[in-house]
Amino acid sequence: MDIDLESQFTGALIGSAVGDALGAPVEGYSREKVNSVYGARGDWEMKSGRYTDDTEMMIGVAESLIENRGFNGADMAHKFILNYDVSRGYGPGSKEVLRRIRAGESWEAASEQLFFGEGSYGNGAAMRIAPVGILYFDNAEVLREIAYKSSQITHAHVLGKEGAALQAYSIALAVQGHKEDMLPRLKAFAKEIYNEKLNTVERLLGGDMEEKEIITELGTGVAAFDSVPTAIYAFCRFDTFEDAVAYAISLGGDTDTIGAMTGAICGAFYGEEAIPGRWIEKLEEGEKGRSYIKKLGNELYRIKMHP
Ligand code: F2R
Ligand code: MG
Ligand code: MG
Repeated sequence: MDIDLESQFTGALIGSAVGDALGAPVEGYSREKVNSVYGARGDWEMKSGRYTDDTEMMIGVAESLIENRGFNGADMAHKFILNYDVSRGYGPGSKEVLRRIRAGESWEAASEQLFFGEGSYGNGAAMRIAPVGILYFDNAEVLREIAYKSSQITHAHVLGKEGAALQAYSIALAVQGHKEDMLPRLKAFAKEIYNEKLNTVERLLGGDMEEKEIITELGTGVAAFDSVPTAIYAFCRFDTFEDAVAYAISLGGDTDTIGAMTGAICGAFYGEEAIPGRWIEKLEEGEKGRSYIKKLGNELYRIKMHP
């Protein structure tokens, strides 16, 4: 494929926001209930265009990487706090960590105390990782390091961090044009339970599986390991941004987040032009709306080209 790299950068960020906004009105719904809201897949209209915590935090990641020309943990945590709007629907763990950092705890330590000292394995670090995936797309080692560090702000559990690293690497491979051979490359990269999950993705892609089986085997939940592999599956199974993202959301569950993660991978692979215009136009505008998100993608591209 011959797609403009800048369009892949902006596509990853706008694709993530579009998937988030499309999935937001049905977050937590069953597959049947999503169907009753959106109807059968094909020509879905976006309902409201308002994005959620997934995009608000992704904006913070991008702003911080741009301003610091790389990772700065204290600044990224500060950006999360500056952007924080509780009405966007944050996970309980992330809310608590941001409260602790606001109260003076360090960005590295605050997340360690959560969930009885285990740290969070929620998908909140993976859902916001697109800027890391595009900026470090050509260096897997640095990508994993920055994915882990940016996750640490809210998600100290290794499965939360590794889920974010896997999502970032999927985006990186998409930028490089890898689709047919994405899974073997991801398997060589993945650690922990994610390797098993990727074997399941591979097996399920081998047949024309029903949605019910995908939900049971891969999951649609709020844990990183029940949602990142599902987004990878949706990207691998379909050939357009629209089909993959609508499919991911049609499964129900954590629809805004699985929609955002699928949208980020698809946007990175197909480029911004492949995202349905009617969805982009409906995505909220305003101070940090669609134009601003596109600008963040342009800036990250400029930094990549002129480090
Ligand atoms: N929070 C929501 N949606 C519900 C509210 C939406 C509603 N429309 C509203 O406006 O109020 N969505 C967002 O949260 C998810 C990301 O969550 P994050 O940031 O990972 O949070 P958290 O709390 O750290 O983890 C999520 C849950 O996972 C379980 N969990 C995590 N680690 C655990 C551990 N070590 N042991 C046991 N359980 C663990 C917990 O149930 C956590 O609460 C996204 O969907 C985003 O869209
Ligand atoms: Mg959300
Ligand atoms: Mg969600």
